[in-house]
Amino acid sequence: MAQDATTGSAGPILDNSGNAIEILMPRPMAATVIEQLDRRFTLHRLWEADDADAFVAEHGTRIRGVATGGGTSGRIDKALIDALPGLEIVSSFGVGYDHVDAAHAGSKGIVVTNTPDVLTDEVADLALGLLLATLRKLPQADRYLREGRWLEKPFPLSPTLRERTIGILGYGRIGKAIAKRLDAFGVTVVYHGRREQPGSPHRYYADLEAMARDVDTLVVITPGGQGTEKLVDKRILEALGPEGVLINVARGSVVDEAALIEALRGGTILSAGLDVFEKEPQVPQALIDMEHVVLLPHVGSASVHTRNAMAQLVVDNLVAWFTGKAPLTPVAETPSPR
Ligand code: 8YV
Repeated sequence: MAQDATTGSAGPILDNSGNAIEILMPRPMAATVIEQLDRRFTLHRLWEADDADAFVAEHGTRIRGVATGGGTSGRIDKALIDALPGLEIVSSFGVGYDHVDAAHAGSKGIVVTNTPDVLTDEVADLALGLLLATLRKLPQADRYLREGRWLEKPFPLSPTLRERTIGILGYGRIGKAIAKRLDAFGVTVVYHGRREQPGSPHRYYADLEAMARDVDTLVVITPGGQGTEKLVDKRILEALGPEGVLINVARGSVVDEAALIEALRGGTILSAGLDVFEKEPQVPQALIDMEHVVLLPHVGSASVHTRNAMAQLVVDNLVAWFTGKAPLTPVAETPSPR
Protein backbone atom coordinates (compact mmCIF):
# COMPACT_ATOMS: atom_id res chain seq x y z
CA MET A 1 0.00 0.00 0.00
CA ALA A 2 1.41 3.37 -0.96
CA GLN A 3 2.02 5.67 1.99
CA ASP A 4 0.85 9.23 2.07
CA ALA A 5 3.19 12.18 1.62
CA THR A 6 3.32 13.04 5.30
CA THR A 7 4.65 9.61 6.34
CA GLY A 8 7.71 9.63 4.08
CA SER A 9 9.34 6.92 1.88
CA ALA A 10 6.38 7.01 -0.44
CA GLY A 11 6.24 5.24 -3.79
CA PRO A 12 3.81 5.42 -6.66
CA ILE A 13 0.09 5.27 -5.88
CA LEU A 14 -1.35 2.49 -8.03
CA ASP A 15 -4.78 1.90 -9.54
CA ASN A 16 -6.60 -1.46 -9.52
CA SER A 17 -4.58 -2.64 -12.52
CA GLY A 18 -1.29 -1.90 -10.80
CA ASN A 19 -0.49 1.21 -12.86
CA ALA A 20 0.50 4.53 -11.33
CA ILE A 21 -2.41 6.98 -11.30
CA GLU A 22 -2.10 9.62 -14.02
CA ILE A 23 -2.06 13.33 -13.28
CA LEU A 24 -2.13 16.20 -15.76
CA MET A 25 -0.26 19.45 -15.11
CA PRO A 26 -1.20 22.06 -17.76
CA ARG A 27 1.53 24.62 -16.90
CA PRO A 28 4.80 24.29 -14.94
CA MET A 29 4.43 24.49 -11.18
CA ALA A 30 6.94 24.73 -8.30
CA ALA A 31 9.82 22.22 -8.53
CA THR A 32 8.79 20.63 -5.24
CA VAL A 33 5.31 19.91 -6.64
CA ILE A 34 6.73 18.38 -9.82
CA GLU A 35 9.29 16.26 -7.93
CA GLN A 36 6.75 14.86 -5.49
CA LEU A 37 4.09 14.20 -8.11
CA ASP A 38 6.70 12.47 -10.28
CA ARG A 39 7.43 10.12 -7.38
CA ARG A 40 3.81 9.33 -6.53
CA PHE A 41 2.07 9.40 -9.91
CA THR A 42 2.60 9.37 -13.66
CA LEU A 43 2.79 13.10 -14.25
CA HIS A 44 1.94 14.48 -17.69
CA ARG A 45 3.51 17.87 -18.45
CA LEU A 46 1.01 19.32 -20.89
CA TRP A 47 3.18 22.33 -21.71
CA GLU A 48 5.78 20.00 -23.21
CA ALA A 49 3.31 18.53 -25.71
CA ASP A 50 3.64 19.80 -29.30
CA ASP A 51 -0.14 19.93 -29.57
CA ALA A 52 -1.93 20.20 -26.19
CA ASP A 53 -5.39 19.45 -27.62
CA ALA A 54 -4.12 16.34 -29.40
CA PHE A 55 -2.41 15.21 -26.20
CA VAL A 56 -5.62 15.60 -24.20
CA ALA A 57 -7.64 13.83 -26.90
CA GLU A 58 -5.20 10.90 -26.87
CA HIS A 59 -4.52 10.54 -23.12
CA GLY A 60 -7.53 12.32 -21.54
CA THR A 61 -9.45 9.18 -20.59
CA ARG A 62 -6.62 8.01 -18.30
CA ILE A 63 -6.21 11.29 -16.42
CA ARG A 64 -7.70 11.11 -12.91
CA GLY A 65 -6.23 14.26 -11.37
CA VAL A 66 -5.12 17.73 -12.43
CA ALA A 67 -2.55 19.92 -10.67
CA THR A 68 -2.69 23.57 -11.59
CA GLY A 69 -1.25 26.92 -10.65
CA GLY A 70 -3.17 30.16 -10.61
CA GLY A 71 -3.58 32.71 -13.35
CA THR A 72 -4.92 32.48 -16.86
CA SER A 73 -2.20 30.09 -18.02
CA GLY A 74 -3.45 27.37 -15.70
CA ARG A 75 -7.13 27.81 -16.56
CA ILE A 76 -9.23 24.68 -15.97
CA ASP A 77 -12.37 25.47 -17.91
CA LYS A 78 -15.48 23.52 -18.85
CA ALA A 79 -13.93 22.30 -22.11
CA LEU A 80 -10.86 20.83 -20.40
CA ILE A 81 -12.93 19.28 -17.61
CA ASP A 82 -15.24 17.68 -20.19
CA ALA A 83 -12.26 16.39 -22.17
CA LEU A 84 -11.13 14.40 -19.09
CA PRO A 85 -13.96 11.87 -18.49
CA GLY A 86 -12.09 10.07 -15.68
CA LEU A 87 -11.24 13.24 -13.79
CA GLU A 88 -11.82 13.03 -10.02
CA ILE A 89 -9.91 15.96 -8.54
CA VAL A 90 -8.39 19.32 -9.50
CA SER A 91 -5.74 20.39 -7.00
CA SER A 92 -5.14 24.09 -7.42
CA PHE A 93 -2.32 26.26 -6.06
CA GLY A 94 -3.48 29.45 -4.33
CA VAL A 95 -6.47 30.31 -2.20
CA GLY A 96 -8.22 31.99 -5.14
CA TYR A 97 -9.51 29.52 -7.71
CA ASP A 98 -11.27 31.78 -10.20
CA HIS A 99 -9.17 30.05 -12.92
CA VAL A 100 -11.05 26.79 -12.26
CA ASP A 101 -14.68 26.26 -13.27
CA ALA A 102 -15.49 24.83 -9.84
CA ALA A 103 -19.26 24.99 -10.33
CA HIS A 104 -18.97 22.82 -13.45
CA ALA A 105 -16.56 20.45 -11.70
CA GLY A 106 -18.96 20.21 -8.76
CA SER A 107 -21.88 19.41 -11.05
CA LYS A 108 -19.90 16.40 -12.33
CA GLY A 109 -18.86 15.22 -8.85
CA ILE A 110 -15.25 16.33 -9.38
CA VAL A 111 -13.52 17.71 -6.28
CA VAL A 112 -11.61 20.99 -6.50
CA THR A 113 -9.10 21.87 -3.79
CA ASN A 114 -7.26 25.13 -3.11
CA THR A 115 -4.58 26.18 -0.60
CA PRO A 116 -6.26 28.27 2.11
CA ASP A 117 -4.99 29.02 5.65
CA VAL A 118 -1.30 28.44 4.95
CA LEU A 119 -1.11 31.85 3.22
CA THR A 120 -3.49 33.88 5.38
CA ASP A 121 -0.89 35.62 7.55
CA GLU A 122 1.51 36.19 4.64
CA VAL A 123 -1.10 37.95 2.51
CA ALA A 124 -2.39 39.94 5.49
CA ASP A 125 1.18 41.05 6.31
CA LEU A 126 1.68 42.11 2.69
CA ALA A 127 -1.60 44.05 2.70
CA LEU A 128 -0.45 46.05 5.73
CA GLY A 129 2.96 46.61 4.15
CA LEU A 130 1.37 47.82 0.93
CA LEU A 131 -1.05 50.08 2.81
CA LEU A 132 1.78 51.72 4.77
CA ALA A 133 4.01 51.90 1.68
CA THR A 134 1.24 53.65 -0.23
CA LEU A 135 0.31 56.13 2.49
CA ARG A 136 3.85 56.94 3.66
CA LYS A 137 5.24 56.72 0.09
CA LEU A 138 8.01 54.30 1.02
CA PRO A 139 9.04 53.28 -2.54
CA GLN A 140 9.03 56.95 -3.58
CA ALA A 141 11.14 57.88 -0.54
CA ASP A 142 13.60 55.10 -1.35
CA ARG A 143 13.91 56.34 -4.94
CA TYR A 144 14.34 59.90 -3.64
CA LEU A 145 17.30 58.91 -1.48
CA ARG A 146 18.97 56.81 -4.21
CA GLU A 147 18.63 59.64 -6.69
CA GLY A 148 20.60 61.90 -4.30
CA ARG A 149 17.69 64.27 -3.89
CA TRP A 150 17.80 64.16 -0.07
CA LEU A 151 21.06 66.11 -0.35
CA GLU A 152 19.06 68.96 -1.89
CA LYS A 153 16.03 69.01 0.44
CA PRO A 154 13.98 66.69 2.71
CA PHE A 155 11.42 64.29 1.22
CA PRO A 156 7.96 65.95 1.11
CA LEU A 157 5.54 65.13 3.92
CA SER A 158 3.25 62.20 3.19
CA PRO A 159 -0.39 61.29 3.90
CA THR A 160 -0.95 59.15 7.00
CA LEU A 161 -2.71 56.09 8.36
CA ARG A 162 -3.55 58.10 11.47
CA GLU A 163 -7.25 58.80 11.96
CA ARG A 164 -8.25 56.79 8.92
CA THR A 165 -11.28 54.55 8.72
CA ILE A 166 -10.56 51.37 6.82
CA GLY A 167 -13.25 49.45 4.94
CA ILE A 168 -12.42 45.82 4.25
CA LEU A 169 -14.13 44.45 1.16
CA GLY A 170 -14.23 40.69 1.75
CA TYR A 171 -14.25 39.59 5.39
CA GLY A 172 -13.08 36.01 4.99
CA ARG A 173 -10.01 34.47 6.54
CA ILE A 174 -7.55 36.97 5.06
CA GLY A 175 -9.90 39.93 5.50
CA LYS A 176 -10.20 39.14 9.20
CA ALA A 177 -6.43 38.75 9.54
CA ILE A 178 -5.99 42.19 7.95
CA ALA A 179 -8.63 43.66 10.28
CA LYS A 180 -6.86 42.16 13.32
CA ARG A 181 -3.58 43.77 12.28
CA LEU A 182 -5.29 47.11 11.69
CA ASP A 183 -6.85 46.94 15.17
CA ALA A 184 -3.31 46.89 16.56
CA PHE A 185 -2.57 50.05 14.54
CA GLY A 186 -5.37 51.86 16.39
CA VAL A 187 -7.54 52.71 13.41
CA THR A 188 -11.26 52.12 12.88
CA VAL A 189 -12.12 49.06 10.79
CA VAL A 190 -15.44 48.24 9.14
CA TYR A 191 -16.32 45.64 6.52
CA HIS A 192 -18.57 44.66 3.64
CA GLY A 193 -19.17 41.09 2.55
CA ARG A 194 -22.00 38.88 1.41
CA ARG A 195 -23.33 38.59 4.92
CA GLU A 196 -22.82 39.97 8.40
CA GLN A 197 -20.51 37.86 10.55
CA PRO A 198 -21.97 37.38 14.01
CA GLY A 199 -19.61 38.17 16.87
CA SER A 200 -17.33 40.36 14.77
CA PRO A 201 -15.87 43.37 16.59
CA HIS A 202 -16.16 45.42 13.38
CA ARG A 203 -19.19 47.24 11.97
CA TYR A 204 -20.87 45.58 8.99
CA TYR A 205 -22.15 47.42 5.91
CA ALA A 206 -24.64 45.53 3.75
CA ASP A 207 -24.05 48.10 1.00
CA LEU A 208 -20.59 48.63 -0.48
CA GLU A 209 -21.29 52.16 -1.69
CA ALA A 210 -22.51 53.20 1.77
CA MET A 211 -19.31 51.81 3.26
CA ALA A 212 -17.15 53.55 0.65
CA ARG A 213 -18.83 56.85 1.55
CA ASP A 214 -18.07 56.38 5.26
CA VAL A 215 -14.42 55.29 4.92
CA ASP A 216 -11.34 56.86 3.36
CA THR A 217 -9.42 53.63 2.78
CA LEU A 218 -10.69 50.54 1.01
CA VAL A 219 -8.82 47.23 1.22
CA VAL A 220 -10.00 44.70 -1.37
CA ILE A 221 -9.59 41.06 -0.38
CA THR A 222 -12.69 39.40 -1.81
CA PRO A 223 -12.47 36.35 -4.10
CA GLY A 224 -12.30 37.01 -7.84
CA GLY A 225 -14.64 35.50 -10.40
CA GLN A 226 -17.99 36.37 -11.89
CA GLY A 227 -19.76 37.40 -8.68
CA THR A 228 -17.24 40.13 -7.86
CA GLU A 229 -16.26 41.43 -11.31
CA LYS A 230 -15.70 45.22 -11.31
CA LEU A 231 -17.34 45.51 -7.90
CA VAL A 232 -15.17 48.55 -7.31
CA ASP A 233 -16.24 50.84 -10.14
CA LYS A 234 -16.48 54.60 -10.83
CA ARG A 235 -19.37 54.94 -8.38
CA ILE A 236 -17.49 53.29 -5.50
CA LEU A 237 -14.33 55.31 -6.22
CA GLU A 238 -16.35 58.53 -6.20
CA ALA A 239 -17.87 57.52 -2.88
CA LEU A 240 -14.39 56.84 -1.47
CA GLY A 241 -13.53 60.46 -2.18
CA PRO A 242 -10.49 62.73 -2.64
CA GLU A 243 -8.64 61.46 0.46
CA GLY A 244 -9.42 57.90 -0.59
CA VAL A 245 -6.82 55.16 -0.85
CA LEU A 246 -7.53 51.86 -2.57
CA ILE A 247 -5.50 48.76 -1.69
CA ASN A 248 -6.10 45.66 -3.83
CA VAL A 249 -4.55 42.34 -2.79
CA ALA A 250 -7.39 40.21 -4.21
CA ARG A 251 -7.84 40.00 -7.97
CA GLY A 252 -7.52 42.68 -10.64
CA SER A 253 -10.96 41.67 -11.91
CA VAL A 254 -12.63 43.04 -8.76
CA VAL A 255 -11.68 46.62 -9.70
CA ASP A 256 -12.64 48.45 -12.90
CA GLU A 257 -9.06 49.29 -13.90
CA ALA A 258 -10.01 51.93 -16.47
CA ALA A 259 -12.22 53.69 -13.92
CA LEU A 260 -9.43 53.47 -11.35
CA ILE A 261 -6.93 55.09 -13.73
CA GLU A 262 -9.40 57.91 -14.40
CA ALA A 263 -10.04 58.35 -10.66
CA LEU A 264 -6.30 58.50 -9.92
CA ARG A 265 -5.67 60.92 -12.80
CA GLY A 266 -8.46 63.29 -11.89
CA GLY A 267 -7.98 63.28 -8.10
CA THR A 268 -11.28 61.48 -7.48
CA ILE A 269 -9.21 59.40 -5.02
CA LEU A 270 -5.80 60.12 -3.50
CA SER A 271 -3.79 57.01 -4.34
CA ALA A 272 -3.71 53.25 -4.69
CA GLY A 273 -1.55 50.30 -3.73
CA LEU A 274 -2.04 47.41 -6.13
CA ASP A 275 -0.68 43.87 -5.94
CA VAL A 276 -3.02 42.58 -8.67
CA PHE A 277 -4.12 43.72 -12.13
CA GLU A 278 -6.73 42.90 -14.73
CA LYS A 279 -4.34 41.32 -17.28
CA GLU A 280 -1.32 40.13 -15.31
CA PRO A 281 1.56 40.37 -15.88
CA GLN A 282 0.57 43.26 -18.14
CA VAL A 283 0.20 46.49 -16.16
CA PRO A 284 -1.27 49.56 -17.88
CA GLN A 285 1.41 52.11 -18.76
CA ALA A 286 -0.88 54.78 -17.29
CA LEU A 287 -0.39 53.23 -13.84
CA ILE A 288 3.33 52.71 -14.32
CA ASP A 289 3.68 56.39 -15.23
CA MET A 290 1.95 57.55 -12.03
CA GLU A 291 4.28 58.60 -9.24
CA HIS A 292 1.57 58.52 -6.56
CA VAL A 293 0.69 54.82 -6.70
CA VAL A 294 2.54 51.73 -5.44
CA LEU A 295 2.57 48.70 -7.73
CA LEU A 296 3.63 45.16 -6.83
CA PRO A 297 3.98 42.11 -9.13
CA HIS A 298 1.35 39.93 -7.36
CA VAL A 299 3.51 38.95 -4.40
CA GLY A 300 0.83 38.59 -1.71
CA SER A 301 1.81 35.02 -0.79
CA ALA A 302 5.21 35.05 -2.47
CA SER A 303 7.66 34.16 0.31
CA VAL A 304 9.70 30.95 0.17
CA HIS A 305 8.09 29.75 3.41
CA THR A 306 4.50 30.28 2.33
CA ARG A 307 4.86 29.18 -1.28
CA ASN A 308 6.44 25.92 -0.02
CA ALA A 309 3.47 25.37 2.30
CA MET A 310 1.04 26.04 -0.56
CA ALA A 311 2.94 23.68 -2.88
CA GLN A 312 2.87 20.94 -0.24
CA LEU A 313 -0.88 21.31 0.14
CA VAL A 314 -1.35 20.87 -3.63
CA VAL A 315 0.53 17.54 -3.39
CA ASP A 316 -1.09 16.44 -0.12
CA ASN A 317 -4.60 16.96 -1.49
CA LEU A 318 -3.86 14.65 -4.43
CA VAL A 319 -2.15 12.07 -2.24
CA ALA A 320 -4.99 12.13 0.30
CA TRP A 321 -7.59 11.63 -2.42
CA PHE A 322 -5.81 8.84 -4.25
CA THR A 323 -5.01 6.97 -1.02
CA GLY A 324 -8.73 6.84 -0.25
CA LYS A 325 -8.96 9.73 2.18
CA ALA A 326 -10.99 12.93 2.09
CA PRO A 327 -9.33 15.84 0.31
CA LEU A 328 -7.79 18.21 2.84
CA THR A 329 -9.10 21.52 1.54
CA PRO A 330 -12.05 21.18 -0.87
CA VAL A 331 -13.64 24.42 -2.09
CA ALA A 332 -17.23 25.38 -1.25
CA GLU A 333 -18.63 24.44 -4.69
CA THR A 334 -17.33 20.89 -4.44
CA PRO A 335 -17.75 19.52 -0.91
CA SER A 336 -15.94 16.25 -0.45
CA PRO A 337 -17.98 13.12 -1.15
CA ARG A 338 -15.77 11.28 1.39
C1 8YV B 1 -1.18 32.72 -5.59
C2 8YV B 1 -3.00 34.19 -4.92
O1 8YV B 1 0.06 32.40 -5.25
O2 8YV B 1 -3.53 32.44 -3.44
C3 8YV B 1 -3.93 33.23 -4.28
O3 8YV B 1 -5.12 33.28 -4.62
O4 8YV B 1 -3.39 35.15 -5.45
C4 8YV B 1 -1.58 33.96 -4.85
O5 8YV B 1 -1.21 33.96 -3.54
C5 8YV B 1 -1.32 32.91 -7.04
O6 8YV B 1 -2.66 32.80 -7.41
C6 8YV B 1 -0.50 31.91 -7.83
O7 8YV B 1 -0.44 32.30 -9.13
